[in-house]
Amino acid sequence: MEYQLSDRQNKDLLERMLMMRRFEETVAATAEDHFFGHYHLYIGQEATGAAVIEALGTDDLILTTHRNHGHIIGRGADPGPTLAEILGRADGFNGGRGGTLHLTSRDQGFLSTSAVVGGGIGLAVGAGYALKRAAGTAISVAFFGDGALEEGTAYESLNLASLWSLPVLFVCENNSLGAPGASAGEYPSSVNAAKDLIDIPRSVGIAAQSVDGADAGAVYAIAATAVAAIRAGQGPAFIEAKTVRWPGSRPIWPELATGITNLAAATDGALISGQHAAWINEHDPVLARVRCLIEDNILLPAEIDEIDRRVIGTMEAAKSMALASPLPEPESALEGVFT
Ligand SMILES: Cc1ncc(C[n+]2csc(CCOP(=O)(O)OP(=O)(O)O)c2C)c(N)n1
Ligand SMILES: [Mg+2]
Repeated sequence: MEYQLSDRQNKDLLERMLMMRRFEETVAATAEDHFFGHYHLYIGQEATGAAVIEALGTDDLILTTHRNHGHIIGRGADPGPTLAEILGRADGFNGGRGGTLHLTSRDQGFLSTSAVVGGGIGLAVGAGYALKRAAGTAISVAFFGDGALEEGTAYESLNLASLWSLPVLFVCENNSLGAPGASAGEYPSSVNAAKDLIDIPRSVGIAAQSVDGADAGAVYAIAATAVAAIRAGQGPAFIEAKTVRWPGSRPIWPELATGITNLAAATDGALISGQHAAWINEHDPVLARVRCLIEDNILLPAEIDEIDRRVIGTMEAAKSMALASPLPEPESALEGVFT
């Protein structure tokens, strides 16, 4: 069965993608004056996160990584407390203690977020084990980068998930396409002896597929099929979503290299210029989605603009809320500490 998005889902999916994009643009704009730590933006990978989340149910559990903002926002977390958490403020949903790297929103099914590369993979397998014992239909999902497949825990986790036929969806966001890599002296790139990353899960009998991670419709079709198979008791599945790395994630410190997204550029290439025009034109998943919805007569430009304006308004309110929140009291530093 080929899964296709309904009209309702097409709108939801676009809104999720715009929430992710406008949130990250807000983070970048706010970070300049109010934030001092390192952080990672999800720009360029929205189609993957939004489409996988669209294929999930509300009871499913998610483990994510250092590049987590898009997953958290796409799953419906309130952008105000999310931004407050990133800024280390008291009204962040982890009291300002998790920050950007450990953003965890339990209400949205995020058990914990690990910035240890590969850390979430083992946790997702543990969650899958618990879900299997509970004998319901919920599944666990691990989002991780291509770099995580260099970690030992990934291999043990894939092996156990397969041996025990656990209800786990592994989503590898391979954003190394177009990154010159370690050989060019750049930091963010993976180095793996496997020629094809999906050979790794396949070697332990896990059904695995690669997909264009910038094509939301394609990711949704594969994710929905995988989720249905896992719920039917067929064991774990693995998706490799390939994207061309966003130029703003190439330097070690993120920067809005492609500017604030102009949705009108989806159908008017003349509006795109500058050093990164090729990425914007060919690889921006948000513009690609908008172009597809307009060309296929699924949504009118005016309907898309209306959603975008609403999302931008939500982000403005989130920013005001987050900036009005105080830093945690120094006396509270030991709250929530085990020993
Ligand atoms: C175990 C571990 N080693 C190294 C790091 C430092 N580190 C943070 S992000 C990163 C790159 C991870 O690449 P990938 O998983 O592909 O994610 P991407 O940043 O490309 O989305 C590294 C090495 C870390 N956080 N944890
Ligand atoms: Mg990567």
